[in-house]
Amino acid sequence: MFWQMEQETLKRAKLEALQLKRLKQTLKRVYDNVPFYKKEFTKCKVKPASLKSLIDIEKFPFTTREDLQANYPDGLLACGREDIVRLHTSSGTTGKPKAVFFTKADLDNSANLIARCLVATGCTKHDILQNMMSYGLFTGGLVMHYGAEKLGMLIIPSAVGNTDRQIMLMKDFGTTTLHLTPSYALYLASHFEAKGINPAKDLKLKRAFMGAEPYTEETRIRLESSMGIEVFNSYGLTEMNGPGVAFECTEKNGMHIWEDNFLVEIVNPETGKQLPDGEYGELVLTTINREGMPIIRYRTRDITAIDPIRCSCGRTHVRIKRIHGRADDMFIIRGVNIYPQQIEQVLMSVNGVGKNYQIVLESSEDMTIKVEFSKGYFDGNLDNLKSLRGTLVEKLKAAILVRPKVELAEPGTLPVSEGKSKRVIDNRRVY
Ligand code: DLL
Repeated sequence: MFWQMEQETLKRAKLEALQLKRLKQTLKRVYDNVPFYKKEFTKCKVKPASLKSLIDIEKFPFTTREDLQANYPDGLLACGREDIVRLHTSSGTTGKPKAVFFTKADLDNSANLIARCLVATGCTKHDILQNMMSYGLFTGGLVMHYGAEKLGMLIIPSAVGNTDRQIMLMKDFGTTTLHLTPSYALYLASHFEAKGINPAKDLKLKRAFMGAEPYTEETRIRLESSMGIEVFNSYGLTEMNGPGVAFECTEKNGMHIWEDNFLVEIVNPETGKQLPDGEYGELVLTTINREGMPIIRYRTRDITAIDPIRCSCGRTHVRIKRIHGRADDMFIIRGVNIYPQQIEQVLMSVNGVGKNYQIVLESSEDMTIKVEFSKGYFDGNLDNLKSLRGTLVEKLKAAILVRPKVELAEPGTLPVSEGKSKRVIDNRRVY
């Protein structure tokens, strides 16, 4: 099933021709209307006409999140303010937020992209979506909402939090589909356990869309088996509309990225040079179908790879692999580069581990991993816990090459986040 069959299954040559046409229009639009881009293009000695084919994109300058912050609030608008009908923002760890603006056509387009994603996972207008993401400046609420509405689903705009009420809504309205962050999903799964609810039996849940933060395949497997549902990975960022940039289809083998709307590049994060398909690097995206605020060669900081192999679902748009993490998430302990996902991968594959964890960086030499054991695992025999801790230390050492301290915690005792989680607590002193 497709939402926009023609666009989703375009032959590569036609898709690339469409990309080229749209890219040329976009470059002209920003050059003519956005002083920032005119200046940046001039610095790189390029004009819109310098682009003859798609590979020429490499001649054009990158846009970084610092550029968005420096042009806050509306320095990157490519149309009159009166044509803008909505804005969303996303905050970084420092400085001003990044603001992104949408015209009516942009919003309609973004809703269609979401509808494509939902249909790709098997959703129809008979499904009931409980949107457990924050409604407001964050795109996970409204952007998903209007896409699901476009498809004709019934939406329960429950937003985040109040887990007991969420479960009541699921029961009362027969929710079939959830939209939530993986960290909140882990909490929800343990809440089901604690309340003795068997989601597969007591609820009508079929699937969940999870994104907005990195998570591992091991976490997906755990959530699918504990809730008896299918979990689909959903990737997006505010700068590129929010959710609906890339989404898994029922093959669940990488996320289709809508190439008629986004030009995709993977670059070496250090040199900025393009990398071949299949190699991991930083995802760089150009909007090629946006009016209000087009963005050229945006450095997402997200690490992934392109899978160009044709998917058996029939969609011709390439897939990107699960996001390895953000270039910024990496930390160094005893000189070794470590991504939080490497730790999550180990934790979620070990029997006896519960659903919540935290990584505490103590110094440049030491870190402690606090992890809950699962409900029912501890039967009063302390040896069980000792052996679980020993297994974790050894498996972690093998995966990250550093021996961490591991502290086991009772189920439900580590802090829970309803939105994006804060897994890494950095207590290292900065001198
Ligand atoms: O998180 C948009 C979104 C909402 C995506 C709902 C999916 C679902 P931002 O707050 O701007 O926007 O954060 C974007 O979150 O650059 C990634 O680092 C991370 N991220 C988003 N989805 C995934 C995912 C929304 N599926 C930033 N896997 C991105 C890994 C993800 N990381």
